[in-house]
Order: sequence, then C-alpha cells, then structure tokens
Amino acid sequence: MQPKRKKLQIIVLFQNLGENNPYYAQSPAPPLPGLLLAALTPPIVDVEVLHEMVRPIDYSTDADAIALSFMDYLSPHAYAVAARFRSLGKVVIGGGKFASTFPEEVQPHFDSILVGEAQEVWPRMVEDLVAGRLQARYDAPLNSSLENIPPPRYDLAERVYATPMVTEATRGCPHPCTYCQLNIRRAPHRTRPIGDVIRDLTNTRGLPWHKRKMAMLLDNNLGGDLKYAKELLHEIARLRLWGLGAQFSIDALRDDAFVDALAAARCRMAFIGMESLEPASLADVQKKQNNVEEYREAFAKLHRLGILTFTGLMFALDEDSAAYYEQLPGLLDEVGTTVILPSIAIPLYGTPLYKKVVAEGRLEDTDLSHYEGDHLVFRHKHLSAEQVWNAYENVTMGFYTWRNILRRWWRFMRKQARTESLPGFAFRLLISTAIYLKLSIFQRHHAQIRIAGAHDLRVSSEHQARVGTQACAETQASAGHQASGKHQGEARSDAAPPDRDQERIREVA
Ligand code: B12
Ligand code: SF4
Repeated sequence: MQPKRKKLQIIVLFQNLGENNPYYAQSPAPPLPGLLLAALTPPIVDVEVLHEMVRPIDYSTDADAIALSFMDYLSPHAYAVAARFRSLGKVVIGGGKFASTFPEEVQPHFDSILVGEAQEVWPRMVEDLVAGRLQARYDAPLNSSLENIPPPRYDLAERVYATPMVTEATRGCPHPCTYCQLNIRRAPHRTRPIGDVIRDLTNTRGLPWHKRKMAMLLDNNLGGDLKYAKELLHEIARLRLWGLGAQFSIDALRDDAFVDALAAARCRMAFIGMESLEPASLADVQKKQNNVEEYREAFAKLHRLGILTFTGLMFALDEDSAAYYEQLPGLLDEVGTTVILPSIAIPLYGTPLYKKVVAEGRLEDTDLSHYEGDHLVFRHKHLSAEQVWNAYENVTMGFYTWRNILRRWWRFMRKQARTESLPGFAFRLLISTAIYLKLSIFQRHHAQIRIAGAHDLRVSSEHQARVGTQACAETQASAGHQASGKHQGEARSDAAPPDRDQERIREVA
C-alpha cells in the first residue's frame, strides 16, 4: 500500500485581538509569503494556505505539518499557535522576518525554522520533512538569488481578497531610516529578472476574470533602482491592467520619467513612506529622502494621473511636539494625500531606533505583541503618553470620518486630468474610486476597532508612563508584562518571561 501523502498547511499569522473578540482586517490584498511558499513547495505534498488576517486558524486540520509565517509583533502569538499544534502531534516550521533576525530566540518554539529567504532552501526543507530528516534550523544566504522564483499561488488566496495578485520585483532599500526592519542587518538591494515578474502578473490560472486585471507590487522600495523600475513598468504597461499598486520612497517622484512610467503601467495606488510633516522628526530618524516642502507637488503629480497616494504617517517620533500635532490635520489637508496609514513609531528590536531608545533608558514595554503600531512602548522625549495617544486618536478618527472620506474622494476625482478617450477616462475614474473606497474603508475599520479598544490601551500606557519615570528600561522590562490590555491575553500567557526580555535587550543593544 502507498504511504499516505503528507499535507502541509501554510499559515500567515495576523493579530486578531484574541480568539474571543477576533478582528479581521479588510485588506484588499494578501501578504506574499504564504502564496510564495506554496509556489516553492515541491509537489510531493498537498499544500494549502490560510491567512489569519481573514479567517481563524483551524486546529482540527488534517494537515501533518504547519508552516507559520510571522513578523515581530506576532512572535508571542506564533509561539502559542506553534505550541498548540505541536501538542496535537503536528510538525511545526517557523519563518519570516522575526525568525530570520532572532533565530536563537525563535528556534526552541518550533521543530524547524528557516533563517532568511525561502526560495533557495524551502524545497529542500519540504523534501527533508517528507523523508523524516527535518533539521532544527536551515540558513539561507543574505543575498539569495532572486532568479527563477515561481509565480505565487494566487489560486490559494481566500476569495475575500479583491486583489490576490501580489508579487515583488526587488528586495532591500538603499535608505538608512533608523526604524526600518531592513536596517537591522542590511542585505544588498536586489532586482528580479523582469521576465519573471511579468510571468507572475500573467499567471492568473484559477482566478476569476475580474481579479486577473489588478495587481500589487509589494517591494520594500520599487524606487531603489529607478532604471530597473522604469524598464519593468514599461513591460507592465503592455499587460493593460486595470490597476496596479506599487510602493516606493518619495524621492523617486523627482524623476518625471518614473512618474510617467507609473501612469503608463496604469498604477492606481502608490504607497509612500511620508511618515511625518515635521522636518526635525524626519531628520531624527534619518529619513533624508523626504522633504516636506515637496510633498504637496509630488502627491499632486500622481493625483493628476489618477494615482492615489496611500501614505504612512508615524506618531511619537522624537521631535514631534504638541504644536505639530495640533496643526497636523490642517497640514495633511494642505499636502492633500488621499489615504493615510497612521501608526505609532515602533522601535523594532535590533533597529538603530531601538538601540537609541534603549541606550537612553526610554524603553518601557517589552511585550512584543505591542510592537504593532497601536501601542506606545517607549517614553517620548518631550510628550506624555496621553498627548501622543490623543493625537493618534484625534488625527486618525478625524481623517476617517465619512465626510472627510467623501471630501477627499471628490478632490481626487476633480484633480485627475484626462489623457485618454472619454470611456477610458470614465473607466479610470471608476477603478480609482473603487480602490480609494476599499482602502479608506480598510483603514477606517482598523482605526475604529483599535480606537474602540483605546481605553485599554491608554490604561496600559498610563501605567507604563507612571513606572517609566522612575526606573531605567532594564528594570521596566517586567512592568511591561504586567500592564493590562484586552487583546494582550492570548499573547501574554505565552510571551517570553521578563528575564528573557532583558537578556534580549542586552543582546540586541
Ligand atoms: C503587505 C505588508 C503589510 C500588510 C499585511 C501584513 C501581513 N503580514 O499580514 C499590512 C498593510 C496589513 C501591513 C501592516 C503592518 N506592517 Co507590513 N508590510 C507589508 C509588506 C509591504 C509586504 C509583506 C510581504 O508580503 N513581503 C514579501 C515576503 C515574501 O517577504 P518576507 O515576509 O520576508 O518572506 C520571505 C522570508 O522571510 C521567508 N518566510 C516568510 N515567512 C516564512 C514562513 C516559513 C515557514 C518559512 C520557511 C519562510 C518564510 O520567505 C519569504 C520569501 O523569501 C512588508 C515590506 C516587505 N516588502 O516585506 C511590510 C512589513 C512586513 N511590515 C512591517 C510593519 C512594521 C507593519 C506594521 C507593524 C506597520 C504599522 N506600524 O502599522 C503593520 C502591522 C499592523 C497590524 N496591526 O497588523 C515591517 C515588518 C517589521 C517586522 N519585522 O515586524 C515591514 C518589513 C516593512 C518595513 N520595511 O519595515 N503590512
Ligand atoms: S525608505 Fe522605507 S524601506 Fe527604505 S529604509 Fe526607509 S523605511 Fe525602510
């Protein structure tokens, strides 16, 4: 009798605020790792993908092995999920950004981990799994080749995703922003062969027709190599997509040929790390490529071409002041960005920002489940936790009132200049409206859920602030673990004990 074929389930974790009160993000597109790992999986096992962002984990799965993908703030949750699956007799493999940066911390929670990128190593891991010789740890080189990566398995994405076609063309970024994951252990900026990216965008097998025409490039910074980016966009233009999303740093917009290439490729959404309208705060985090004076015209350039701007906005940067927060709603209106992704600055473990905050004795909360952008985990240089919270809450909620959403939509529609036939222009307006509303609703929903939990968050941060003024970061590590918060329950029971946290701080600092 043939031995039973093994089944592998790949789970991309997300923070759902615990099992009793799950929150499902309304993101239009899935992240890439699950679909990519599935594509890299040799056909010796059955494979399925689950995004916790849109549906709960099924612990009664008949899969023999579970692969978990997670970023830093999800690590306590990942350890809990891994422990539960392991107690059910499953083999559990871990990977992703955090596992790649802190393998010693992560490995004990898993049967096996991958440190680094999957393309060169994952097929061998699956072979070893099937042959019963899985090792505890596999290491991929820091500059793994990006050639011949197969197209992601879009057909395995949950149907709720409006844009399942996600891929990346480049990896890495040349900029030194001190809070960025990429500046923990710098890898060279690399590009994929253009033919491979085009193959990804045309591999629409298994997708309904209306999802074959929209795609998203999830690069860290597509603008990291502008010559490559322009060539790629010219090839994408031939695909005549209905809409493309891309991410790049704002300096790329100084290159008009790049902007034209975006428009020709029918880019309809540009994610840009705007981060702050306070020049001193930008300078403090080494965001040298951002010039606040240029924002307005840079965004307007894109809006005229029907490309909406989805811009990151960070609170609690060290040079932020109460006066800046007061002016912020007006400043945002002036620069005219269409959608914002607000978050509180996160000193991700290992980043230069983290090292600075620790060195200055300002780290107050070491519960990694709080490193998701909705908690203030360090003491601000000039402002109280309350001031930061109020600004985060007021600016975000104010930005996403229905009135303001509609006002910005109307402004975006009026800005667009017609460069094509009338039906073509009408179609463009329709697509950009759909993307604008989908993104605004995603962000409004996230804000409402997070702000609805704000009382708990504030209680937590006030508690932190009180202890924070009395002790240095190392002695405060345990205080972070005692703070209350509705969504902390699940993670807390499995989070590393305080002494481990202190050890980790010392190692990284
Ligand atoms: C899409 C995206 C999102 C989406 C979806 C995220 C999700 N995971 O569900 C949204 C918009 C929701 C999001 C939100 C946030 N994000 Co985000 N996001 C991204 C983005 C642009 C793409 C992610 C992706 O698909 N990458 C491509 C994959 C293929 O890369 P990868 O994950 O490294 O995977 C490779 C390896 O690590 C490995 N691997 C990965 N998983 C596994 C698993 C196994 C088992 C194995 C063997 C291997 C393996 O193989 C892969 C291929 O080589 C990245 C930037 C980037 N390009 O990576 C930022 C990024 C992941 N985000 C980041 C951050 C900080 C956030 C926020 C916290 C920001 C904020 N302050 O609001 C929030 C979290 C909000 C929240 N409360 O949930 C950071 C991560 C930092 C970190 N280490 O935790 C990144 C890297 C951006 C950056 N440059 O700093 N994000
Ligand atoms: S520009 Fe973006 S991707 Fe590049 S280092 Fe800065 S934050 Fe990271």
